[in-house]
Amino acid sequence: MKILGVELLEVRMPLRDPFETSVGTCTERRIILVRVEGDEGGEGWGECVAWELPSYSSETVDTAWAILQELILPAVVGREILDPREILKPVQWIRGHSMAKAAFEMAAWDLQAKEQGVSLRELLGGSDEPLSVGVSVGLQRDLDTLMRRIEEHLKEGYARIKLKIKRGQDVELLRAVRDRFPELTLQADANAAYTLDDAELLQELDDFDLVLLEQPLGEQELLDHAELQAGLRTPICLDESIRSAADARLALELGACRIVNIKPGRVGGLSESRAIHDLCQERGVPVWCGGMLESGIGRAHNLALATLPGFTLPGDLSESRRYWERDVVHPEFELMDGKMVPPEGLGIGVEPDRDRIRQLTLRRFSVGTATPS
Ligand code: OSB
Ligand code: MG
Repeated sequence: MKILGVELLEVRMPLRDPFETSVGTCTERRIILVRVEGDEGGEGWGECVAWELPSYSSETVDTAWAILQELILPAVVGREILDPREILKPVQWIRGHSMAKAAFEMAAWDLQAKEQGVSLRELLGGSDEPLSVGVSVGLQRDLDTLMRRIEEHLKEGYARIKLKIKRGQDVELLRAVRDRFPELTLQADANAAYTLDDAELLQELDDFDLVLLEQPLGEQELLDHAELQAGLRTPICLDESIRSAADARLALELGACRIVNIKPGRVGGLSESRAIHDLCQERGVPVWCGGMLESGIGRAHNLALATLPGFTLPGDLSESRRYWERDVVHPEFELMDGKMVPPEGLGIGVEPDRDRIRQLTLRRFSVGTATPS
């Protein structure tokens, strides 16, 4: 497969409801879409998960745009790629910037699958079983609103609920939810809001039978996570701390977590995601697929990845309408009998909605493309 051209499109997508976490509130996403053209007339699509501000990780939409435009595109256009695992070879010298790299890498995987006449799920080696999925619920104005939201999501068919927590909205909030929903499959995500000084408070969460506690401490604090985990029954799951398979190996060796959240956009793409999956599977460590409030393009990639056998916990793979008034793909993602069905079409298996994308586009840049989208 040869990459003849690449186009970057930045789209602006207002969320249906603001999404609040311990690091801030998001009301709309600025999303970089990457479209690659191959030498057999096909195209592949990817999405960059970087946010406008460096509050989840150090990358932003603008750093990712610059790295893609100035360094990645010039290095990959005109290159022959024989194996999807080699996609990032020409840009391996770039330190960090995993989100920028992943956006291109995932587009190239989509193209590769289409050129081989298979779905991305098949190319990755996943199963075609429908998946149980979960929904991530942001911090709400008050407890009543939160309870109503949870009820709605359960009616919609989600298999588990993840609640965002932060200092001051943690123990009592989870206690109230657990009292109200004794059978609920429940987990909590702190987005690094705490320090080891909060260990006693975090131990109180052991009473609520959580599936896991996601990223309680800082991104860099693997040793502190290990110390916290040693005194906690609830399994710790790392998100922000795991930026590569090497990070995952270190975290597991240290006992810093017992579960791993894999987001291909965060770890540099699908190849690295599969490496983390394989490592965790060898060690009997469950993994699940996280989300970054992606459009349907990123969602399709995440869903394909989540069909691998080690993804034994429900992912943050919600329906398009949980996020958007209208998504940028056809068909939109929907639960079928409470499950997400991996698309069977070629590549990511959903069609980018070009009219919708055009309406939402703020800026574009391309190198070597024949057909502007
Ligand atoms: O920490 O998992 C997270 C969204 C944006 C940034 C970080 C996170 C999240 C979510 C939402 O929890 C997951 C989703 O539904 O996409
Ligand atoms: Mg998280």
